[in-house]
Amino acid sequence: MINSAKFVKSLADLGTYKAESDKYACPEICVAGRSNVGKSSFINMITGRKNLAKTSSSPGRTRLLNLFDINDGEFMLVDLPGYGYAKAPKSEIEKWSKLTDGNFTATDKLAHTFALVDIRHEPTALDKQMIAYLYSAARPFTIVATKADKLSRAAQDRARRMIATELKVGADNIILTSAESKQGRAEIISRIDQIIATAKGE
Ligand SMILES: Nc1nc2c(ncn2[C@@H]2O[C@H](COP(=O)(O)OP(=O)(O)OP(=O)(O)O)[C@@H](O)[C@H]2O)c(=O)[nH]1
Ligand SMILES: [Mg+2]
Repeated sequence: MINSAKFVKSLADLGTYKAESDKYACPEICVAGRSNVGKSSFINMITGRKNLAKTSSSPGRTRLLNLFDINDGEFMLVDLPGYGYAKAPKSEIEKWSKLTDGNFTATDKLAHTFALVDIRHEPTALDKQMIAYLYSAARPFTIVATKADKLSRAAQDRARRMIATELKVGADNIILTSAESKQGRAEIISRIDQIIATAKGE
């Protein structure tokens, strides 16, 4: 359940992020995915706050790491900078994985990653790298297909199967969401409840 959400800080790099993260004992849940996939909109949708995270129709809006405190210290939501926007995708994903890897190893508070992909498109090479990376780091994650409102229900079902095949995960492990219609919100919230209960050892 999300009762309250507040913006904590924007952080430019890993060092400042670690320093900030060290101040809190609570688990962290990251929202990752390529630029413009809908990460900030997803955070607004699940927190029920229209303008908590800044969204933009031009890709690359969130260049910083943004931290949000949920339920007054119960857990932190981390809005990661999107990948796939800069011209040099390889160095960019390296930078990105370093950032997230640093998070995992530095604090080890990362309880879960929501890995966002656009329901309308085949996952990109960088999306696949992100999933491969989470696998190899043995980090729990959930695939979230965003912008479901753009497709009919039948097309959503086809897209779910296509994404599952491309990313080599079970179709049931993909949650379809829409920031417009709020589709998938209840499913995400109940997943978060499980994640936090597990992190607390309940
Ligand atoms: N129709 C529809 N549009 C969406 C949805 N989610 C996001 N958008 C639109 O997609 C664009 C990008 O959304 P953002 O939430 O800013 O995406 P982001 O992943 O945070 O982007 P960066 O910060 O640039 O990495 C905006 O124009 C949003 O309005 C959705 O569920 N449905
Ligand atoms: Mg954003």
